[in-house]
Amino acid sequence: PLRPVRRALISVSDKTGLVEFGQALAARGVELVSTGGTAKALREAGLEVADVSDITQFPEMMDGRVKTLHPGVHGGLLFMRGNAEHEEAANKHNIMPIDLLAVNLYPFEETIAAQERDGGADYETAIENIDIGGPAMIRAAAKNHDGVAVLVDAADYDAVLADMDANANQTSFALRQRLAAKAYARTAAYDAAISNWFARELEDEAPAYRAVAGTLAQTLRYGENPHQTAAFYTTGDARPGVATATQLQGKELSYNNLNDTDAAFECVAEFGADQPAVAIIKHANPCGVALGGSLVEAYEKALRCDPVSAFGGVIALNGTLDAATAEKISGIFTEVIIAPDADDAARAIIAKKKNLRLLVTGGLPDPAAPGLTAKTVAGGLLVQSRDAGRVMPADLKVVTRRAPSEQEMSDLLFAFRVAKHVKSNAIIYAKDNATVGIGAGQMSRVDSSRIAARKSEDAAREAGLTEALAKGSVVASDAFFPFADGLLSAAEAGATAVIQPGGSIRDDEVIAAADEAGLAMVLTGMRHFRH
Ligand code: 93A
Repeated sequence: PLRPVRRALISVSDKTGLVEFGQALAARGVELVSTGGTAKALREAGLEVADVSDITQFPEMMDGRVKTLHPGVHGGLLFMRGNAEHEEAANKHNIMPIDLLAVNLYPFEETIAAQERDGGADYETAIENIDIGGPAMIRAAAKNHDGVAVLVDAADYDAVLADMDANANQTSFALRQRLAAKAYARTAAYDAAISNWFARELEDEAPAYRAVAGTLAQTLRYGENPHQTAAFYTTGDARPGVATATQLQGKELSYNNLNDTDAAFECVAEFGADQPAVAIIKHANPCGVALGGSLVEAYEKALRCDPVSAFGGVIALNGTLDAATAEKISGIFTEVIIAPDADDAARAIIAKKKNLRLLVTGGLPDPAAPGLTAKTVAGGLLVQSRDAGRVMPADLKVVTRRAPSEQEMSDLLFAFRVAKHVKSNAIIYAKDNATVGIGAGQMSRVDSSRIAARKSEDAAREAGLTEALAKGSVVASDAFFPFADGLLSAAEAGATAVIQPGGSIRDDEVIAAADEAGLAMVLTGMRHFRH
């Protein structure tokens, strides 16, 4: 049972909202304890405040470097409420419980930003603005969120007061938990800012010396290009994939290998292990994806889509690599194979190719699982939830006079799943659960359509066929057709059915064009941009 908030320690550099918060706490009978400047501001507003030095029986010293770093403070934050030994230790050493901690840190980020704006960085000022006591208290209170509420943001003052009012002056566990998560996010970001500042001071851009939200797993030989430095960080997410895989053989993975291998494995994970799937990736885009009765069949179908691009590619399988598939893959130059597992016979075959990297993951990731993706922009990070969207048969809306046949329907769904893994604008022709033409990464959708169609002609030529592979196929578009032209170019290439999100202001025009061309079309209502 948690005791009501009786004592709050407030130590803030940014005093926004401080007085109101102090008053609100005092009105609820909470005793206030503060460091020098904070205590002064509260007293000036007429509030009664105890000094931290009364608790510690130590003066603030060394220019304030040592104010709260004392067992009197940390004991009060850390002792487990209701734990007899902890309570006894607290009593014995005169340690008073602190039920609520409100801290915001020395403005390190603002200090260096101002300095970097105005030219020369004042090293000493930056160093003095590294807060030590604040993060220590925040981390202590957050660890002990079972008994302590920790606030690192003035924006949370009101929510905490409201929570206390709703809980007879206690705080709810749910809120304390969320505050703890936010607290560690704050201290992590704070230390990251310090580390990145040091790296800039050192003019060392090596990723291994810079803070990134993750654990440094490996310093890479170079980045996307040899003149770029690079490192691989892991986030602790245990989903089977490139970060958790075991490398059975082959050279060290490069930056591009890791990127492509991830793209490949995430793509095949779209298809359940009960339907063998293979994806071949080049430059983070699939150049062939297929389902088959067996992995070897799926591989051969995937390879047929673009055998020229597949040279030097990365291959992902959604099942155990077997001898037959390993034998086929060994036939052409491949950089990486990733699969949930590889049987002994397959391992022996791959072992003959010393440089070929073979990774096993122990399973497939859940394609619908939540998670985050991040991308950098100048001076920032764009973070979003990963595209866990999955279109199911029941989501599809037939909008044309003709409905897709059963075979078309199955290919349409397959093609749209693949589209999610192709850079936008993405156009995918598919037939018999295999891609037969992929147009990726174009600025104009109609160009992607044309490229995909042309690639299906190239593939036919490679296979010694006279008719383009796109003939009698279906086509998927990752986003809506803004005009009928992209759709008409797909019809011209030989597609008989279309899947696309819909939602263009010209949907009516596009649907009319589909009807005119005798196409069946379904709308998904979901877009899969990928950049
Ligand atoms: O110099 S510190 O790292 N040493 C400490 O022991 C300490 N305790 C709190 N900085 C410390 N603080 C920070 O002082 C707080 O994080 C807060 O930002 C600031 C509040 O100081 P004042 O109340 O004197 O304005």
